Amino acid sequence: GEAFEREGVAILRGFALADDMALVAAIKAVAAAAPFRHMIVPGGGRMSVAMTNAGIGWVADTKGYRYDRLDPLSGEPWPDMPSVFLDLAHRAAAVAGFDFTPDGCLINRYEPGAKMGLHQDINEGDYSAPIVSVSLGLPATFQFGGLKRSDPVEKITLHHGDVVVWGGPARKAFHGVLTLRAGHHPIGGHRYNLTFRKAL
Ligand code: MD5
Ligand code: FE
Repeated sequence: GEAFEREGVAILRGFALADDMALVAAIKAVAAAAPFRHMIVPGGGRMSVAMTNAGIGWVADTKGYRYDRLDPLSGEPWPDMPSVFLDLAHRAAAVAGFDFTPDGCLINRYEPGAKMGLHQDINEGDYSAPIVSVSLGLPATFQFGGLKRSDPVEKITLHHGDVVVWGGPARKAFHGVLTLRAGHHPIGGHRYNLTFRKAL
């Protein structure tokens, strides 16, 4: 892959390949109980990325962003974190030197045309914990910036099976995902990204 070196970032190319089918099956099991939905953000816009959660869930609505044990669509707890999720996140973080037990996983589904604008992940309780992200399906162009929105961004392509551990100074960096281009992939014509967090 391309060279990319930034303090706090560990890119583990292909780390999830051995578990890809089990991960996709677990995503489908979670989504059977808590369907993917397009959340509405405080400004009133509808996110182009469809989302669901396992464990503690990330929720957006017209009032703001928060973490919640309950799925607002059902009023029931989000599905438990599948063991294949927890095990993969723990092993990936260990490679980067973290003893990480996430309490939540936000599952993003990008269909062609979906994107995620530059933002920081700053709704979590503990920034000493990393975020672990797992990419499945179609490739995406990821933008990685600095601690200020105006800092320059670097583009990196994330492929099926890639896992990234975002810790240390990278934990609060601005980042985003460019508009997903249509394509074919054995798991389907979309991209999933699992983001494992210590939310509370
Ligand atoms: C994605 N998702 O590809 C990304 C992967 C999100 C989100 O950004 O908030 O759902 S997580 C990437 C990430 C997390 C924390 C810090 C940094 C990147 N970073 O420092 O660049 O759907
Ligand atoms: Fe993010």
